[in-house]
Amino acid sequence: MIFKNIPEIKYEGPKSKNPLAFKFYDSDKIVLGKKMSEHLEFALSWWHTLGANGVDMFGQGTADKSLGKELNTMEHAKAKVDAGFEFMQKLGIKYFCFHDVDLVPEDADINVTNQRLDEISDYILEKMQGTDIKCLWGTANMFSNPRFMNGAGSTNDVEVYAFAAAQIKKALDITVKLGGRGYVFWGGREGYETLLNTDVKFELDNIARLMHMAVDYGRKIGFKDFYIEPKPKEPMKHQYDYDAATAIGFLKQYGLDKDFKLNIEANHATLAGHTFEHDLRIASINGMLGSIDANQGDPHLGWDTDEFPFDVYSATYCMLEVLKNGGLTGGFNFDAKTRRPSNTWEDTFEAYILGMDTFALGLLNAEKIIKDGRIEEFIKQKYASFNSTTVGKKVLNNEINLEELASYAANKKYCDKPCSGKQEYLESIINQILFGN
Ligand code: XLS
Ligand code: NI
Ligand code: NI
Repeated sequence: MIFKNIPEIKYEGPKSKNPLAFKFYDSDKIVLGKKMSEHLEFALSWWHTLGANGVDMFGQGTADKSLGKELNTMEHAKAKVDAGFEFMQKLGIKYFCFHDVDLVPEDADINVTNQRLDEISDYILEKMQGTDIKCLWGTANMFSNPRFMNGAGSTNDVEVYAFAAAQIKKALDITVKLGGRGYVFWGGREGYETLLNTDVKFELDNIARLMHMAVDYGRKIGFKDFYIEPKPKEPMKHQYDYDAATAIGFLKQYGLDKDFKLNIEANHATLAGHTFEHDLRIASINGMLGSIDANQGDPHLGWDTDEFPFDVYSATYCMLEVLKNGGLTGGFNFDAKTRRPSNTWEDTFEAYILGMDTFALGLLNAEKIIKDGRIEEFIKQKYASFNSTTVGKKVLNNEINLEELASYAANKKYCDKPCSGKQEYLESIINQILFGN
């Protein structure tokens, strides 16, 4: 056992003062006909949880994640597997997400790295036996290595492009081997700083070619769910997958929309100037809401702070979108890390408890809002003129043209009934539902 002082984390209810217990996440509780754990398929992020040590641009790491081993060795890679599984089991988390280089140290020779990936995935498979833990999604890190400084799919250099392809192929193989449900493309370096050195169309065409190759190969090895994770900026100034709408446009433009869904990250949506729920809605109405990177940003900081979610309003609006979407094919990956001074393993356990409790609250609140029905009814009534009048029905059925509508308006002479949006009243309904009992 690695985390000797951490017990199995249990549900103790909202009154509990035990820091190592769930207050709201009650895995077997039935919500809208399904267990909480079925609504909320949480995943551990290998990179933050088992890798990130608090290092930032101004200072060294503050957390010791060596697990008593020498960093960048296979012994350490295996210790991370042991720690990860114990961590997930103690929290009742059933999934994990990884980048290739989160699992093993990368060697200069890609063949050596690939051998290490074979070895570690054998080890993970062994660990998986006798547990109900599975891989949610895998991905290739095509942003850390200096070779990707000009991009991976968007690189200027065909050799770099080939190495990106090789990493994608191997990450797909490992994901399939671990029974993973999805594969995510996050284009950290797929973007640019200045048009003075960039052929945007060339880069976009090449990214799409690489994605088509990934899909073709994925289909050959029985792989199903591909995702793009939009992000507007950081590390690049302009990232091509700016937000949900942009990524959907790209996928449609290049004929990839049947093969991809989106993995929406809260902090990326807010960096794009949207609310989290906005990007979820845009993905959902396009049939492309597949998965969520659960975290939150800080309104006072302009970058991807990847905080564990504690904003209950945001989680509530998120869960309303997820329920309307009929759930997710992917799950909720905690792409989140503790703050730099929260530097112990206990802090990391408490962070997951916070995140899981926040989403449990979001789910419970969303259920209440749906059952209350006032918000949905208001929205329905707001557009009722299109369903309750002859002219409205004609518009919806595409049975009227511009001239006919113009003569309808001319006959009416006046248009004097704009309806109130009643935002403040609706917001007070939300507060009443959240805090009224
Ligand atoms: C970075 C991204 C990254 C992806 C996976 O901002 O969120 O962690 O989720 O590559
Ligand atoms: Ni992410
Ligand atoms: Ni992110």
